Amino acid sequence: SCGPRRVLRHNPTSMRVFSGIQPTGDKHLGNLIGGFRQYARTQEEGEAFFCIVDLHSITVDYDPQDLHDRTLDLYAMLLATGLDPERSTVFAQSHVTAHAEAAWLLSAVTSYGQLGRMTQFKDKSEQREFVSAGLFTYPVLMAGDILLYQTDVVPIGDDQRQHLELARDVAARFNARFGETFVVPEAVYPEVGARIMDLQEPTRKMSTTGGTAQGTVRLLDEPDAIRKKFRSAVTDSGREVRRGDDKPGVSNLIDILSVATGRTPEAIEADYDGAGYGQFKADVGEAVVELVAPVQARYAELRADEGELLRLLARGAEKARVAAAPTLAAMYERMGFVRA
Ligand code: ATP
Ligand code: LTN
Repeated sequence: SCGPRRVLRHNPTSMRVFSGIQPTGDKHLGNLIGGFRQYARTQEEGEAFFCIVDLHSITVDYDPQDLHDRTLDLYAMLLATGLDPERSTVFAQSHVTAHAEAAWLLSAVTSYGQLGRMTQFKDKSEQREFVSAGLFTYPVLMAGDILLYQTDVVPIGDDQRQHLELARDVAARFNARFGETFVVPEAVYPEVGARIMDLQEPTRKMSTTGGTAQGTVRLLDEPDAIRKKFRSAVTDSGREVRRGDDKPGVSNLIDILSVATGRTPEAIEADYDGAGYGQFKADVGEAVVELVAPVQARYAELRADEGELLRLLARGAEKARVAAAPTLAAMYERMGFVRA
């Protein structure tokens, strides 16, 4: 075949993996379960790119010093949760100018109406007085992130479903209008834990930017804070430990325990048959403390050596620039720009 995979990649046979993570807000258990855990796994399956999407983080009100520090925090966290900077390309979006360029070029084939239907845009724009143009065009930048690398699979949590659909539409429209240029990417979601819910309000997703303080477990919370959050987690009426649409609180805790212990949700339901909520919640808290303890220890070590983090980030940027360049060049050419 002479599709984009063959022409615009150095190694056309391996699978390309790409995901992006925002350097805003403290990273939480939902990010670990729906995101980081999958990244570490998928990096073994192909040629993987993980991008700290700092350009996305300026679309809502933010503090420059905060963005700076959290970019390094997140890089250390990605390594602490299992990304290997030798094996994968881990980098900051703003270090590779192709991302900003691709976003502008792709805006020509992105539907204004579709952008307006993004639920994240609707939710976030409702919550604030000043709505930036970037909050609206955010998914175009995201489409560029993915398409620049001829990505086959995108490991993400359930909240990014609509954005991924848009990226696929943008790829297909560009290919139809200007010739086969992009691989149309597929999303992959974790089997259990694609949507971890807030422990206090289990009908909304766990989030440091939009959830409750007590219902959000931060990856850097002290063990006692974690235990306390689980002890006070909202459960549902009844006493049974089982999953169900009528039991969003308990279902969420079962998913969390399943991921933390590697046992199936069915086995957990059987274990706690007749046990009541008290012991169950205490056990989930303990399992999460154990899950994050090694991550916290590695993070502290990595974060202490800022010089090393910067050196590794520079290497990642170099590798990403090389990988993105052929696709960006093809975009310019096929769109009719003069290349002098
Ligand atoms: P937040 O809502 O806390 O601001 P986010 O979704 O904006 O988080 P990222 O840190 O970029 O920010 O997300 C990294 C990955 O974590 C994404 O793939 C996202 O889908 C996933 N993710 C975020 N929240 C959850 C959740 N509650 N459950 C499962 N996965 C999640
Ligand atoms: N929008 C995503 C972050 C993100 C992303 C990407 C994810 C930006 N670019 C490319 C996957 C692929 C979020 O808010 N979690």
